[in-house]
Amino acid sequence: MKNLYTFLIIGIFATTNANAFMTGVKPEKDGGVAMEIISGVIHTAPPGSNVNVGYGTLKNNTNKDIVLKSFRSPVFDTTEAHGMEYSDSGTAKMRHLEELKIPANGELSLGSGGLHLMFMGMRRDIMPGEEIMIITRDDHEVRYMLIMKVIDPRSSNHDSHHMH
Ligand SMILES: [Cu+2]
Repeated sequence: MKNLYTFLIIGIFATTNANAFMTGVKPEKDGGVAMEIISGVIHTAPPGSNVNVGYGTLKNNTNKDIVLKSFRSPVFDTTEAHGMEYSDSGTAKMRHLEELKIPANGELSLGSGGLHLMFMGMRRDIMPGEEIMIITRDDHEVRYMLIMKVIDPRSSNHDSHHMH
């Protein structure tokens, strides 16, 4: 029985490992749940567009500031943190941010018209309801897994029950 148990554990580990991002990441570089995203969503792109936007609240569960330096996902060629700059004439321009700082035991909100994640070069179709993994890395090379859900922002009741 012990052998079977060991076999199962190895099997599960190997299966997880095959799909995981954290493959090859040393345990001390796996940030676990120290950083998470609350209500993380990725909007499906308008027809003809290959750029997706993501929102949510990054939550730092540690008592030290966390500075995120990069983001990546298996589904997109490029993932960037963007901010918005508004000119006096009222035009808005996106700017690629080199880092996002989430205060100790605090949160950083990403939302429409402000900070957001931008996903470029979609490698396959994404479906509303699907969960997509984003790996982010901080300034100490520690990695955190963020789970974001695909929604269709043009569907009026995307986050409630179905009402046809
Ligand atoms: Cu952007």
